[in-house]
Amino acid sequence: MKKITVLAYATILSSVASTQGFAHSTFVNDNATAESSFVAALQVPHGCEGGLATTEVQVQLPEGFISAKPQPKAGWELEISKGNYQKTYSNHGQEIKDGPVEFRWKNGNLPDEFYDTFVFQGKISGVEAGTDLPFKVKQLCGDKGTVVWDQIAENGADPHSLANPAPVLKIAAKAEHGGGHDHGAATAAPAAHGEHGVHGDHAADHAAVKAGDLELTGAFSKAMLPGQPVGGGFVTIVNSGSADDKLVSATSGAAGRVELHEMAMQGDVMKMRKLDDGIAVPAGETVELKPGGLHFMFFEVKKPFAEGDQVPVTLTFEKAGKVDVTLSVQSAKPGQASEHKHN
Ligand SMILES: [Cu+2]
Repeated sequence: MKKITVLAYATILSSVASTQGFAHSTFVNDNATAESSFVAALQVPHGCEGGLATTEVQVQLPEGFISAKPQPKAGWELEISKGNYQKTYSNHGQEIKDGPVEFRWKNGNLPDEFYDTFVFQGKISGVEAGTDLPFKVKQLCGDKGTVVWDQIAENGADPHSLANPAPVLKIAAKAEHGGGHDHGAATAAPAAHGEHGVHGDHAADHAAVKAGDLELTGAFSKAMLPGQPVGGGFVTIVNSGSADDKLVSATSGAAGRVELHEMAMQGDVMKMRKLDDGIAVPAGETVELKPGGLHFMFFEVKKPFAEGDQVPVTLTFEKAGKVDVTLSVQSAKPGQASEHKHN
């Protein structure tokens, strides 16, 4: 029943698309300001030739778009490649010479009949007002097709003449504040997720939760930006029994969907993926879900987590069954988490 409905819908949409021709990949809002943070929402309007579904979206971050972070998407793995910037930037008196240079959302499925956005945040730094900042984008459709948005208009040329233009942000001059209080330099608070940075004392404000041989302590999450529908969650699980157990799923009334995720560095690439097989909690061992490693990922969060909030989560273990824990929401600690150094 449902399938039939979708197919019929798809047929109508693809005939519309073929009569209109192909829309380009662009940003929802391309009006950015020099020396400011910006949230960019890249639109992927169609799949590859022949109506193939998009399975991967790659975005190259141009010089001048620094300290960037991608927003995770349900159903997509995420990779962040780091590298050296050509220039050295300063942010809050700190020198920034390297950082993310490319994002890849992978192993997803966006049918040609549908449209989606891929969101990331970063700071525009050292880019002249009045210029366009192009982001080269590549869509992959399995191994059967690609769409590349990488053409950059030469000075004075009309970008509309390009067949596959790279999406651009139009950089405007920063407005001068008359009032003398300058908050333009502040980078937006980092997302609750994606931090491998400083997280000092998040000791349990909550008593340990016991379930059979398992003990759960120190459950926490981090405050989110307004309108940010995605965040991470963490807890420490001790298995003092003699049998292996496994965390198989998580749910929360505060989010439409909770996934079990792993984040790991491979060389200069940070990879995040969903763990379809759950998280093993072997006999006699302690498993720590923490920033930069294993975590819960909350999608479709109804109200952004704020510092001091209590987020209820129900975990399901293979042997211990359902266990309720409460995550204490901590401050996002702006300015601390984004400078993640690794050599
Ligand atoms: Cu995640």
